[in-house]
Amino acid sequence: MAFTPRSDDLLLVVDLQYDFLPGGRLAVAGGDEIIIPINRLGRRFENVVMTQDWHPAGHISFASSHSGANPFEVIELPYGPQVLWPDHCVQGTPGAGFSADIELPHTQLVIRKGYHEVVDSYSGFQEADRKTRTGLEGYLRERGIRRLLIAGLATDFCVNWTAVDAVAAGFETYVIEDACRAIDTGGSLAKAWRDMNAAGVQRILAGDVA
Ligand code: VGL
Ligand code: ZN
Repeated sequence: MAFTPRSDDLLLVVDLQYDFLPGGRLAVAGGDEIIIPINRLGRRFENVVMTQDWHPAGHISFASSHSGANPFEVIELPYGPQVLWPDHCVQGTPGAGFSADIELPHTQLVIRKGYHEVVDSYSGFQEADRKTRTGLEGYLRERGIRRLLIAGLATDFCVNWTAVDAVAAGFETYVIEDACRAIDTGGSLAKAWRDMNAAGVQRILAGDVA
């Protein structure tokens, strides 16, 4: 499928941060392989926004915040099931920083998320309570954006939730499949694609963007 970028398109780059890259605290296998393709894609888009996972120390999504719990266990929280993670993307730490290999100098906005201690936020649009908004939808609307292309980490968590919420917000939404990498815990990747397909998220490849 050939995709020709327009001025009402926006490339949304999700969580390309050191803690999600090889050597990081919640490393996603092959996460580093998508940086150069995303740099190349970025040059094709007038509009680029990045999300940044940005947790306070002691965040509720960290296994270390729950006595006796281990990373990748699932617990029940007031807003639903929560996968517990190794500590990651703690505000102001090097692991929360963007890879220095990213070359997207025309990025217009960075949306931080996950900064409330007792709620996680995979989605760039809203927190896991499904009520607290990040402001991204309002920004995109004010900018006249109609189509969103999403790339980054991780396919089965932040990319998935962001893409599903983007469709719900009325944007024509594409996930650039080969410009994402997954964590894949407990069948999460297969479930993510089921959820994205059911929501009407479209899948494209980086090579489709011409
Ligand atoms: C993410 C797990 C925890 C992601 C963020 O960026 O997909 N995954 N926090
Ligand atoms: Zn996180």
